[in-house]
Amino acid sequence: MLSGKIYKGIGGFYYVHTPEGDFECKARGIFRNRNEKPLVGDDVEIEEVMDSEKERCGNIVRLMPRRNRMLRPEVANVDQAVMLFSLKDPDPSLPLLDRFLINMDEKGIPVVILFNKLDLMEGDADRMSFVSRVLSIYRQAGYTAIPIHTRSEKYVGDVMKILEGKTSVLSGPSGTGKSSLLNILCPGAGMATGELSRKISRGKNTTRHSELFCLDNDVYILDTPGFTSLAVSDVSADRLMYYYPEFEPYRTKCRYNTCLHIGESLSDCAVKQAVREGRIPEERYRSYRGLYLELRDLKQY
Ligand SMILES: Nc1nc2c(ncn2[C@@H]2O[C@H](COP(=O)(O)OP(=O)(O)OP(=O)(O)O)[C@@H](O)[C@H]2O)c(=O)[nH]1
Ligand SMILES: [Mg+2]
Ligand SMILES: [Zn+2]
Repeated sequence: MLSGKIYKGIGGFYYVHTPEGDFECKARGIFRNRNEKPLVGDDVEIEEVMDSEKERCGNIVRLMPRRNRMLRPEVANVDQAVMLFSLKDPDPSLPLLDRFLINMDEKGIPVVILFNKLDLMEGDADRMSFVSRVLSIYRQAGYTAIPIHTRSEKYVGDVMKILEGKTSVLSGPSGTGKSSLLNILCPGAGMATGELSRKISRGKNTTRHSELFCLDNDVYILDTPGFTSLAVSDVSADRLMYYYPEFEPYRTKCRYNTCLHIGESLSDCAVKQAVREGRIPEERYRSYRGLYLELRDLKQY
């Protein structure tokens, strides 16, 4: 019996990383009968199968209890999400970032935000002031937010510090550089990146499967396909404000304790006043307002 971690699942096979190397495994029937499906990220016990044709294959005989699981991508035992947005090409959509943060907060999964492609901003004063702006917005909201680029090894140390001892999911829109980052963190990964795919004219969404890479003892990172939109489905409109931590010092000071910070007058709503005075970033308030109206309308149907 060997203990390991599933790092990839394709076509009914599970690839398991163990101290004795990687094994190609099948899940024994017992899981199917119990309607259990092994997931990438699962800690498992496997039994080696002696097969003259193939080396290093086995059966998954036991699934260890999961700490948590994420849907989209489907993965188990996640310690944190590393959200990779690019500062340019593609331009960051902050409302999309906020939706992601809300979903992770709702699941109790901590997020670190990396803003990639800093090289495209350096040397241009306007672009660099945009960089400072987005960093300060998300730091004020309590997140670790770090600007990086993947054009050199310069930021590898900083990123490794964030990943240390954890299983992280690398998420973000398509084309922000997730696979490029993985390739500099793990030179053996050989993940296809945008440039390659353009040649074979596949366009966007270069990465199709989620794959977990072991960077070091106890350091795992999952490369995932990029997303273009995200639904917020498990949060109700009237609870949305709790997912914007920087509103907190103000929302308790609104005239009515039922204040939703939407249609109330400026003189009654301390959140709106704080936005007016620049103490709450306008971008975040606009994202709150947009999503609030969307969630409220959803409820009516
Ligand atoms: N200028 C610049 N370009 C970058 C950087 N990182 C990645 N790129 C480029 O951005 C494009 C997309 O990179 P990928 O790594 O494929 O992006 P991805 O997030 O994996 O995309 P999907 O797999 O489609 O989700 C490629 O052309 C990369 O070379 C960076 O730091 N600076
Ligand atoms: Mg990719
Ligand atoms: Zn208010």
